[in-house]
Amino acid sequence: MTVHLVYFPVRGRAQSLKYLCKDNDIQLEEKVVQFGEWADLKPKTPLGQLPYATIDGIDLAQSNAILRYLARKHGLYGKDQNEAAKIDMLNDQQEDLRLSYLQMIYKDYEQGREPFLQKLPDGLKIFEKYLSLNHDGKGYFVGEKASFLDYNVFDLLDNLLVLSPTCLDSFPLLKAFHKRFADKPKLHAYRETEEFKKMPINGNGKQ
Ligand code: 0HH
Repeated sequence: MTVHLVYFPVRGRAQSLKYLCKDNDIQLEEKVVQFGEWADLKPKTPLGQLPYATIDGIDLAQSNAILRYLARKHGLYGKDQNEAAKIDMLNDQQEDLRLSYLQMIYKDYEQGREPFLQKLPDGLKIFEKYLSLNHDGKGYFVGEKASFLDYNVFDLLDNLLVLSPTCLDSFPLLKAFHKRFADKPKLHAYRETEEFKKMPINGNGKQ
């Protein structure tokens, strides 16, 4: 199976998907769309937005739908319905925090950065708590193995640490989780590449 991913030249909404593919040996082919090419391409995409991916002959948009499709196929969605439900719950929670981060970055960086950072511990403490409930926080968010949720949270924490390098200092389990994922051999090797390092996090230069 090859994932044909189409996205802008930013980490943005595609980065968790790239981590999941790299870490699980899922073949990934990327088409990078420059801003000037977008107007022509937009009407030809499934939902008029990027990322979209063609997998097994299906054109799929919405980053979380793409992640879920891959997670179902590759055993990254918990061991049963109970675990899958918890993964969904926490992934939606992750999505809420990601959206508030993106709104601040794209719409209100100058005025909104400080208020966002003030409120951030309220958002993070939920993830610290759920991590602590699963094997004392020493593994993954749900169950015995990684799920798509873990890659999403890793990417979000990674972006938040760029915004504020101290933001996890009061959350030892999240800090250790972030380090565990960054140290995973395949993710570490990928994050050392120029391809990764040169890619900005967001499309407006803010981070
Ligand atoms: N809920 C969707 C998802 O998770 C949201 C997708 C989305 O917002 O997939 N897509 C945006 C791009 S992500 C989109 O398609 C933000 C990155 C913007 C970087 C732009 C840099 C361009 C530099 C060449 N936006 C375009 C549009 O809506 O027309």
